[in-house]
Amino acid sequence: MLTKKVEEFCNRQIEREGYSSNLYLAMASWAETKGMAGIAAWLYAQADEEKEHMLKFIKWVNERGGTAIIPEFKKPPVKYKGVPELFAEVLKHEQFISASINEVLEVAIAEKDHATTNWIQWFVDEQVEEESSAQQIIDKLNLAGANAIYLLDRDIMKLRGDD
Ligand code: OFO
Repeated sequence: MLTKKVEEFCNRQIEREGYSSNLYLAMASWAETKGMAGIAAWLYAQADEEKEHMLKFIKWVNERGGTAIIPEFKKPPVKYKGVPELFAEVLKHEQFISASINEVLEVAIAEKDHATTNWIQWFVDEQVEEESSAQQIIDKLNLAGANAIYLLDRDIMKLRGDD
């Protein structure tokens, strides 16, 4: 059984994972309209993963005797300055999500909720991977300079295949 506090933080995370999914959908759609099919595909796949994360939280809250709340989501930005700025934003967002997951974990520990403490470990590991894959793309962009975007767009699908 979840305590009220753990339930509240898990519900906050439902909103954040759902927003992440929408944010990456918005970014994917922007990239697609700019002719960057590879980057769009990467972002669409990220959006799917974030939706899965949201579902994991929904199911966890309901299974543990709480009530998952499906919230309203704020509208993500429609336009992005460019590809480097977009990926910088992805990394910043993932760092925010990592901090948010850590807060859920800290609340679960404080509330002596061992089940949630154990369960959420998967997300802690997942965030390490997500921050690192955003960082890898930023590193590639920095390395290759101005011609990087075309090459990166072709390369990025392979990068997901390495997951
Ligand atoms: Fe990448 O955010 Fe979910 O956990």
